Amino acid sequence: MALLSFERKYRIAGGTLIGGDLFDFWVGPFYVGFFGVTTIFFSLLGTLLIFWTAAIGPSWEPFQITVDPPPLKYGLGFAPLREGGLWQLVTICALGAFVSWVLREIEICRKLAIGWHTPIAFSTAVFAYVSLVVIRPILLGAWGFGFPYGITSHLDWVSNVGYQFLHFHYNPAHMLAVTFFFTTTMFLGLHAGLILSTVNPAQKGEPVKATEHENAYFRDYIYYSVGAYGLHRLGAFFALSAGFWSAICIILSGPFWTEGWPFWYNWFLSLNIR
Ligand code: BCL
Ligand code: BCL
Ligand code: BPH
Ligand code: UQ8
Repeated sequence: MALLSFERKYRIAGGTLIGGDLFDFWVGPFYVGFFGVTTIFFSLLGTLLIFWTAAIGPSWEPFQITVDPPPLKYGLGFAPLREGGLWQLVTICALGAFVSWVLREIEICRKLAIGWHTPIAFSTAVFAYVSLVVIRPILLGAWGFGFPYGITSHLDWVSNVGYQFLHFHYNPAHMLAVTFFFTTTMFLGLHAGLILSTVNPAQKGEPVKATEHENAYFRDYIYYSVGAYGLHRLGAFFALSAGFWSAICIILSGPFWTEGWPFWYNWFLSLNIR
């Protein structure tokens, strides 16, 4: 890849969070850094453990491979490797890899002297994962409440847990999360359309247009334009809210609400509005 005009200036030592200039260099396009090394370490180890589980399991068929969490009887203790211990090790590797990835993103931000918005956004996804395999299992008292690491098996888990609450759609935090996911996608649809339409005008030979046309377009048909910068701030808010309310909806299910979600609405009946 061609060297950018400012690349010589920022591709220098410094800005690391830990270890001074240890691993503070690039390999081809990749910035390595201390957390690049920890990312590679945890990713390789975790992936190898998944392959080991497949090797001692019944099948190499990709959709069938699964690393199952321990039975509930092991509570919050360590389980034997073949009975969920491998799941516990893979979980530790996954947490190590995701946290390393966040910290590596932060180091790259510091070198470029840009904001930490991307690592903060990714942290919301990591929070959602942590809510599924750390926070909720601890609150419920057993690692066995985590989800299994398999293409088909993790879908079975979602469906089973959903039906344990009779009708998961009635979970109000799930409603918020779903709404934020749909809104985020609608925004990217509008935004992508708007940007492509100004860069590729309908008439050949017209110059590429920008901000004024974008604003005018939205003012003309829905009265208001939030503006290019505002749109990205809203987008970040909706995308992060989607991840955040997902985490909340699953932490609520079990630790804080044990009945079917339809029964949550009984408070409404007790208002006695007729
Ligand atoms: Mg899931 C589907 C991964 C948590 C509900 N899920 C998928 C598939 C993919 C996956 C196999 C497409 C996802 C996608 O495009 O995302 N899920 C996955 C991972 C986690 C996870 C890695 C995780 O937390 C570490 N899923 C969960 C939790 C549920 C859940 C438990 C709520 C979020 N998931 C569902 C449902 C569906 C999926 C419902 C589907 O219908 C869909 C599917 O088809 O399943 C068969 C968007 C991200 C990207 C486009 C970036 C690229 C991501 C790539 C594709 C991930 C590959 C994962 C790989 C096979 C895992 C092994 C890693 C290696 C060992 C290194
Ligand atoms: Mg639901 C959850 C939507 C029907 C039961 N459901 C969710 C939420 C989302 C959603 C709001 C999952 C997103 C998420 O957490 O992302 N559900 C949704 C929709 C419908 C729906 C839109 C619908 O009907 C139209 N759900 C139902 C039905 C129930 C049901 C009614 C089943 C019968 N639903 C559940 C249960 C759960 C959800 C149970 C959840 O647990 C889940 C939730 O909220 O989980 C928190 C968050 C993202 C992640 C967890 C991914 C994290 C990724 C990590 C950090 C990085 C992975 C890296 C990867 C390994 C790298 C791969 C290698 C590279 C490619 C090289
Ligand atoms: O680098 C990135 O993007 C290119 C980061 C990333 C992000 C970012 C990044 O900066 C942001 C802002 C988000 N994701 C945001 C979000 C949304 C919430 C705000 C949310 C909807 C979401 N991400 C979801 C998801 C999902 C879903 C819905 O399932 C997936 C699969 C991802 N995000 C995936 C990713 C990666 C492409 C990337 C990223 N989101 C993070 C890459 C990373 O962490 O790399 C280091 C780790 C490895 C290379 C591999 C680790 C291997 C493990 C040790 C073993 C595997 C364990 C695993 C638990 C097995 C699961 C099996 C499955 C079949 C269930
Ligand atoms: C074994 C090995 C890999 C060794 C390398 C050597 C070494 C030792 C390196 C150490 C450093 C290190 C830790 C490297 C890690 C290398 C690995 C393992 C990387 C994995 C990368 C990864 C997670 C890939 C996933 C890719 C994927 C499926 C992404 C899905 C998201 C999508 C759809 C992205 C496509 C679009 C894209 C590129 C967007 C980015 C972008 C945005 C968001 C933007 O706003 C914008 O501005 C307008 C852009 O333009 C500037 C964008 O490009």
